[in-house]
Amino acid sequence: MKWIVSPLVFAAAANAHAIFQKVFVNGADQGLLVGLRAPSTNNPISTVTDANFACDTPGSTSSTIINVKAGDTIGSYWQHIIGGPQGTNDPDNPIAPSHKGPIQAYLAKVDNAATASSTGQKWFKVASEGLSGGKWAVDTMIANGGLWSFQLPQCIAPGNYLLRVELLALHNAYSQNGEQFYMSCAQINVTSGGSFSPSTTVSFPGSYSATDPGILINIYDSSGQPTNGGKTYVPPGPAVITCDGSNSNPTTVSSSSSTRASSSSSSTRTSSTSTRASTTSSANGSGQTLYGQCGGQGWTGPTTCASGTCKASNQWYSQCLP
Ligand SMILES: *[C@@H]1O[C@H](CO)[C@@H](O)[C@H](O)[C@H]1NC(C)=O
Ligand SMILES: *[C@@H]1O[C@H](CO)[C@@H](O)[C@H](O)[C@H]1NC(C)=O
Ligand SMILES: [Cu+2]
Repeated sequence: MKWIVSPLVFAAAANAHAIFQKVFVNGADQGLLVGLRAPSTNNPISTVTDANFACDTPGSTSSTIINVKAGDTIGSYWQHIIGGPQGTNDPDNPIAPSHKGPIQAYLAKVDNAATASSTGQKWFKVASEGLSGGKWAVDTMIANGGLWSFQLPQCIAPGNYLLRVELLALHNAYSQNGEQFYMSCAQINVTSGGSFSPSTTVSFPGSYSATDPGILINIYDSSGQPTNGGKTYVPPGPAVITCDGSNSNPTTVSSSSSTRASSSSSSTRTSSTSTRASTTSSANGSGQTLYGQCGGQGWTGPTTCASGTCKASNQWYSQCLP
């Protein structure tokens, strides 16, 4: 066999994805799949017109609605598969470090968050982290053991909402439909807040285009680093709402509650972004683990495989495959 073609590449890549599977409120873990509509597999959506683009392919659904207050810190907790890492020393938990990209949060007002349809809702953006100082939102999430947090704007009006948190992995986004979207929707009840009513909303599917410059993009510079060439990266979708000129424009919170989210497998990824790429090798020091990255332009980590053999998926990414 000369080249690994699609089926095996996809099968292997399926082991490098992630699922938003827990909600944290001011650092408090709400429980696995509690208050969530989450997909049952970690396969990405790579078509922005997918009928399930709002809350992903239906998997688990919860009857719980999570009470929050405007201004609370909301955490989306991501892991490789439902329940956590895939096996011991999973180098791709919470997600493969190659999966650089933005994470964004949207709300849609609904009458009843437990029963509202996932489709046909009117969404507005409440948080967005893209690329800052060479660090992608996905890097932030990995550094926090899988937790990506933001502050719910103070002006959000009380009531039920679907909260959609979307992770966009751009490592293969240089060709159309190479991007990988991951999302789940949380069911929340805002029990106190302001009176914000969005003047414009967007629909999912509908808001994004496959050729959106934040979606169809080569994030690698000439030396293969995922820096977007030092250029500003603008995530897809509308601007984050502002609370009438107040100072409560939401910003992402680099979580102080990351220790709560740390899992046994995250101990090797607490180093800084610049060195984290090389910490994905096994503790054995004898090469990359199965399905881990072992090469690609700009890769400075291990180039041998402790298990499997190193095969190129593309110019930027080689993987240890069985
Ligand atoms: C939402 O919170 C309000 C205020 O606490 C409460 O009266 C209402 O019953 C809650 N609704 C749901 C659906 O949980
Ligand atoms: C690490 O070494 C142990 C003992 O030699 C071996 O059983 C295990 O498969 C190795 N793990 C990896 C990821 O190479
Ligand atoms: Cu993936």
